[in-house]
Amino acid sequence: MSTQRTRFEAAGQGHVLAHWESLGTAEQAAFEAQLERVDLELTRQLGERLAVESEEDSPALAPPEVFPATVSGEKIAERDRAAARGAELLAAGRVGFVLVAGGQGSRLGFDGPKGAYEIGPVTSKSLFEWHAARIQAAGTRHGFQPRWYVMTSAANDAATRAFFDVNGHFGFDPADVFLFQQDMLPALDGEGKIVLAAPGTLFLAPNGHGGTLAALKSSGALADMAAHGIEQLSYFQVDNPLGRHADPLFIGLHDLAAAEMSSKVVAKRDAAEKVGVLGLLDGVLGCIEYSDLSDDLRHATDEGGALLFNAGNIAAHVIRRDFVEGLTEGGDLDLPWHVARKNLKCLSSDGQPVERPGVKFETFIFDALARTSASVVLEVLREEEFSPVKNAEGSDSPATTRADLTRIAAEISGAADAAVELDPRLAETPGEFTQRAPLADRTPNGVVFRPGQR
Ligand code: UD2
Repeated sequence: MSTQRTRFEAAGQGHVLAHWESLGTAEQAAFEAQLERVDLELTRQLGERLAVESEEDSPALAPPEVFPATVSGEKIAERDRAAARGAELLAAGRVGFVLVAGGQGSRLGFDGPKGAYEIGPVTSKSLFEWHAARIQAAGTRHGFQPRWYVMTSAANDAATRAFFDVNGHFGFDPADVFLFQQDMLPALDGEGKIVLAAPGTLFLAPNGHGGTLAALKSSGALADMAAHGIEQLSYFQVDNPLGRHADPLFIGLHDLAAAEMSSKVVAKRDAAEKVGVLGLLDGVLGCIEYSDLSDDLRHATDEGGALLFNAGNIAAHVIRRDFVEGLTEGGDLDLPWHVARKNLKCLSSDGQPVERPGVKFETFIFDALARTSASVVLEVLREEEFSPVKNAEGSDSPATTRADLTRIAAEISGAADAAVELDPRLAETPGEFTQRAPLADRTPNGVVFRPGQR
C-alpha cells in the first residue's frame, strides 16, 4: 500500500486514504487496485483548470454546409449515387456498428444499463434489442454478417454483459459482438481534491464519449475491425431506438466525400431543444453543446425569422477507422475537456455521507470533427429517425419514443390498431412488410409483427 500512499500524498491527494485502517483486507485490496488505475498527472491538470476556469469568449459561429433531407435537381443524382455506394460498402462488410452505452442514464431514473430499458410499445423489447434488430435487419437487407461493438463503462459493464448473456446477445452470434470499456475519471471537489464515494471507493465517472476513441484502440476493437475488413464505423447512442445505423445514403455521402467523420443533424424543434448544434466555429467545423450555447446564438434567426443555428446534433456519425487509428496512435488525443458541475453523493472529510458540489470531466466525440479535412453533415427527418429516451416524463421520454415507434409501425404495416409494434428484422419499409408479413397477424394485446410470426 505504501506505493499508492506515497504516490497520492506526493500529489496532494493523500486524504483519500483517511479511512484506510477502517477497511477490511478485501476492501483494501479492491481500493488499492482502484488507486493504481488513477492517472494523477491528468487529475492534477484537470484540477488546475478549476482554478483558472476561464470564460472562453464564445467563438464566431456560422451555419455548416448541410446535405438537405429533401433534394431536387442535380442533388437527386448525387443522392442516388451515394446511396448506391453506401449499399455497396454495407454488402461488402466494410461497415462496423459502434454503440456508446457507457453513460449513466441518471435523468431517466432507471437503475441499470440504459440499454436494458424496456421501450417496445407492445413487447418488452429493450433499447439494446432495438439496436440489435436494426443492425441485423441491415445484414439481411444487404447480405452481410454485421459486427457490433458496444462500449460500456465500469459503471455498467458487468450488468451490460449479464444482460447480453441472459438475452442470448439478441440473436447475434456472441463472436460478432465486441464489448469494451471506456476509462473512468475521479470526480473532484472545487479545490481539485479527489472525491470519495465511500471509505474505500473513489467517486469515479465515465470519461465522456470522446473516450470511445482511445477505448477502441486500447481494447483491441480497432484491430478487430481491421482484421474483419471494416473501414467505416457507424457510431450511435443507446437512447434512440429509431436510429438508422446502416443508412446507405449517409455512409455513401461520407465515403464519396473522402470524409474522416460525418454527422447527422435534424432541424431543432425550437431554440431550447437540448441538442448540440453543428456549425463552423471560427471557421472550423464543430458542435457547440446545448449547455455551452450562448442565449444570443441559441435564439439567432435568419432574415426569414428561422433559427439560424438549427443543425441539431443527433450524435449519429460515420467515422473512418484509419481516422481513429491516426488520432489514437500518439496516445494522447488532447480532445478538449468539458467540465460538468454536479451535486455528488459522496463522503465528507470526516467520513459522513453528504451531497455537495463536485466536478466531473468529459471529452466529447464531436470535438474530433475539428480534426477532419472533410466532413459531411446530412440533414435527416426527426419523425423518421430521432426520438431519444432521455427524461422520465415530458419530451424525449419513454412515452414520446413509444408513440413514435407506434406511429412508424402503423405507417409501414398499415395496421390501424391502437397498439402496434413492428420489429425492424421483419420490415423497416412498406415494401419489406408487404413481402414478409401477412396483415392477418394479430396478438391479444395489440398488433405485433416479429420475425417468424406467420
Ligand atoms: C447528447 C449530445 C447532444 C445531442 C443529444 C442527442 C453530448 C454532450 N450531447 O446529449 O448534443 O446530440 O445527445 O440525443 O454528447 N456516453 C458514454 N460514455 C460517457 C458519456 C456518454 O457512452 O462517458 C453515451 C451514453 O451512454 C449515451 C450517449 O453517450 O448513449 C449520450 O450521452 P448523454 O446522455 O450524456 O448525452 P445527452 O443526451 O446529454
